[in-house]
Amino acid sequence: MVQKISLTRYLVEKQRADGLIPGQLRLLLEVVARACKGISQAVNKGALGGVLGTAESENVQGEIQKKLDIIANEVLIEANEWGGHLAAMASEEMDSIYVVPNRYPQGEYLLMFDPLDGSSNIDVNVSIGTIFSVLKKPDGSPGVQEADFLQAGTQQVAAGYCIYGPQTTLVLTVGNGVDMFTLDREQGSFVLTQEDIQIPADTKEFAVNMSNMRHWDEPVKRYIDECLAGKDGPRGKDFNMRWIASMVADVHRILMRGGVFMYPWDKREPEKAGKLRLMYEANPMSWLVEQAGGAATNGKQRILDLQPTKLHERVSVMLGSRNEVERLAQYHAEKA
Ligand code: P6P
Repeated sequence: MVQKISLTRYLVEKQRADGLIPGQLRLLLEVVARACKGISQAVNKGALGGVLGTAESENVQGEIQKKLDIIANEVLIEANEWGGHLAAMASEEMDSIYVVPNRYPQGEYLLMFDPLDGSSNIDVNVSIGTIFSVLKKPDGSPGVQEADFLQAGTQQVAAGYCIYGPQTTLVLTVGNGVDMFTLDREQGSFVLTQEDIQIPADTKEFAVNMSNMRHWDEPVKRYIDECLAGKDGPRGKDFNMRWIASMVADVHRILMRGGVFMYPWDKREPEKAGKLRLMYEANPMSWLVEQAGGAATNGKQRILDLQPTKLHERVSVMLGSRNEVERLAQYHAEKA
């Protein structure tokens, strides 16, 4: 019988093998995984838990919060604040950073998360997920402030997501490949189920919200038009389309079988760089995709190289199979 490797054993052995998971980071990752188990249980209850529907409040993005958005945010805050591994947290659901209260020891890590991404899917029973990103607090800065979080995606020390779908699956990188864990509900623990995930460099599948097509910039329109032209067009092959409207679910599919995901800038609100947030959606997902052999661009730059200026800033996102993302970047360069 194949031996089950638990997340705890995986983290200990990975630290032993390549030293990428110091004790405090291992504690952080185990606490986040445990919080995701709790969120999964709340999500799975659905109507039976009285957790569906809206919370009659708005988040910093001006979006109506779902009850589960708030529950998931609270679960992550409460699970992480006492452990001594964190200096502060930032969340899509909170205007400003959450500094670990003085009654607890402060650590050297900064944790950012979208506690429940894909909220529009919660009430219709479609997969949703938690996305998280870990940075180190800059040395020497007394206390902790929002500016400490404003580091490029290349500075991440860990990133991952937990998808609440037919299975509850945790996907993680600490900078040496991407590994996947499936929640074994009988044991109550995450078990290693796939190692060193690789995204195929080519694909025949794209993920974008086609209803925005008339608002896109030319290079994006050109790329999608060519995909739609199929085998008689310049690409010489037919393409399939998927759009789950949960970034976690769309990105997970791409990690499993390839594809390209796009939420590009569009001219509806030209002052906004895009819909998705850089710090706790685009950066963690871009690192995971790159660690799995894919690529991630905002059309002009590698997403991980972007220097953030605001905690909740948005970004145009195109990521997935490397050859498709490079083609998109090329089309943007030609336009420029
Ligand atoms: P639209 C979910 O609200 C989200 O932030 C991402 O998870 C998802 O990819 C996107 O927005 C869906 O946006 O405009 O298609 O509903």
